[in-house]
Amino acid sequence: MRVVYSPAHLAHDVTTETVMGGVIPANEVAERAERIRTTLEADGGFAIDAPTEHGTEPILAVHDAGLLRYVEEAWPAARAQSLARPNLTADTFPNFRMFEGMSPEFVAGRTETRFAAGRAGWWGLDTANPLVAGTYGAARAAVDVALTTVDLVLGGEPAAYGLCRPPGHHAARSMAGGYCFFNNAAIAAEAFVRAAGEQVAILDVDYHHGNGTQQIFWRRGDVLYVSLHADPERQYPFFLGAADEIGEGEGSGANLNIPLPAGTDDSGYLAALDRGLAAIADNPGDVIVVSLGFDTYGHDPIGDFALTTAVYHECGRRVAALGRRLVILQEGGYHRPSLGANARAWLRGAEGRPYESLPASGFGGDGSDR
Ligand code: OKP
Ligand code: ZN
Repeated sequence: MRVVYSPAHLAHDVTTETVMGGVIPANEVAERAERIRTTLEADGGFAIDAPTEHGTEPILAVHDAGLLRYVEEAWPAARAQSLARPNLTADTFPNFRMFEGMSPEFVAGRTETRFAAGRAGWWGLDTANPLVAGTYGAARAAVDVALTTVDLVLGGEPAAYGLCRPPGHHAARSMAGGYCFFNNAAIAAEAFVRAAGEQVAILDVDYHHGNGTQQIFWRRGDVLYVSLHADPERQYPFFLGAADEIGEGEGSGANLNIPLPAGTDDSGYLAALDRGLAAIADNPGDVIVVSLGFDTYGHDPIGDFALTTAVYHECGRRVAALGRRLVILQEGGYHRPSLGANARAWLRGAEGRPYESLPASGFGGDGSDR
């Protein structure tokens, strides 16, 4: 399978994050993508290409120009304001209830401030999208990775994999969030719709609900969004992802959320996946954009599902069995030792190659996951 990868992600490097007031080592780190890349290289069945430059137009087809400007300019601007901090993270956000009782016209007139910390709050969902010097380059490269993966599939590949980092599915039209800056999968889906003039389905199998992708296509009937994820009742992003969110207007019925309980195991997950795939099979279109996360893995530090490496092979096989072409894009997954084995298993399944588990030593994942 063809794989698209850029080393630009290495420069988006943050060492800590905060969880409920505590400072912990960052989960979304460069090692994640490097583990996947080196395991796929060692497999021998994957050909790794660099992305080609696609410019900002496909980003602006999905995102507000202000978000793009923020991600590009805010770190240098913060430096110019002499803010000596390790990264730019907001701590004040415009919770919509700040404006309770004020007219929609008045609220619509609120804008970002020029001060870095206020600006970060304006464009962010939470504290998990810190800007450093390399963030903009990395986020732009992740989009180019996604768009180059689309090019491969438009060019006739039955499936291709974009090793995107940073991930994208929490980024909404006008908002970064949850380690995400630009929504790689949404940008890819929109680029595909425009290039092919066909409907497309997005299958999001990251552990978390892709609130950004749902928001972007909420009123769109030509992009079906199907997501399997931890019930937002107990898990990030908390305020979207419930089963009764089906889209509105032209998009009514084109959003399917499948929230799952803690402890979801291989068989429970496969049953939910079959439900999602049946919805996709009911819809026209020849391409699926897969938002692929491995934070569903049993040992993931921020998830609570119980999937094994072997089931990722079966998941890839079942998704490919629909007979549609696949634009597979990396989202989350934070148990670093298993990431390579899990990605390899999924992609080999999607390609119709046998699982052939790796020895537990060196790679993690197989053999060590029970
Ligand atoms: C991204 B993806 C704050 C904790 C908030 C954010 C989780 C983002 C997951 N540091 N957690 O869907 O894997
Ligand atoms: Zn996730």
